[in-house]
Amino acid sequence: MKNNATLFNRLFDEYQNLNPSVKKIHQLFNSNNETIVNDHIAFRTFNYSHVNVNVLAKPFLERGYKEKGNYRFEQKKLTAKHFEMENNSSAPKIFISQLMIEELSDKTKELLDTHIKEPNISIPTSDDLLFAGNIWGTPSYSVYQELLKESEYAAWLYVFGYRANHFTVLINKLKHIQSLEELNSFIEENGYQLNSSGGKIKGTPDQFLEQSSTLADIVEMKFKEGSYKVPACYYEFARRYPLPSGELFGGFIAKSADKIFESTNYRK
Ligand code: OOG
Ligand code: NI
Repeated sequence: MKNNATLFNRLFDEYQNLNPSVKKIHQLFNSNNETIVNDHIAFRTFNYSHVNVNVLAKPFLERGYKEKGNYRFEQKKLTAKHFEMENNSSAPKIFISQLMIEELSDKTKELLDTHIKEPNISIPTSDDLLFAGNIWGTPSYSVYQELLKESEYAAWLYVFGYRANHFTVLINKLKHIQSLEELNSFIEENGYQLNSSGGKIKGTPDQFLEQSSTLADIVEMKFKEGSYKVPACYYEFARRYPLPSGELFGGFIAKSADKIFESTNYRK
């Protein structure tokens, strides 16, 4: 079976190199001598059959992951699945969502068909697809703005392509911070903004999962028309609660996830 650590380290490196606040928050945890365990890593894609959730999941299935849950986000026109490593509860879960192309307006569908689903683009295989980024070349800022009108998710994917969208620190394993409230204060006191859509804390102990996330870093990206600042990736924090069986809840809460997606919404 293929090794996980190399894949995850490489994904994390690219993620922290693109997002300065991720790197700084990670360093803050390290300088506090914290134990950083990743609850999950998230990816985004389109439901085109050559790059859909099942295609992105392949590298994980090859490493012993199994499909555990699926989710639907009506308004955002997304579906998602999560995967867990069998017999290894300390391995990060994998959350992969996809944009349902056929549910979009004809105009947006046409933009994506023209700019992303180009038949002459060769699709990297398995592991490489997870790092492929934007394989359709330098994006156009006017197409980005058109996409934003209908789907923040489509616009984000058009610029950033295939990569880790976020890593998530599992609060349960931190030594010096117990609650998500404390974690949020720590993040804000250090000068980072949290996503407050639906409240800073999404979910409740009754739902066995509480989550919060930073607002995505605004980074300068190259477009055909020049360089523009756009939201890239964010850092997420999660606290899981034990089920009556004593085992920690391992799933995701669609209503919370719906708000977490908004961490990459366009802002100046
Ligand atoms: C995924 C948002 C949902 C969670 O943990 O519920 C999520 C995304 O932004 O791609 O990460
Ligand atoms: Ni997440």
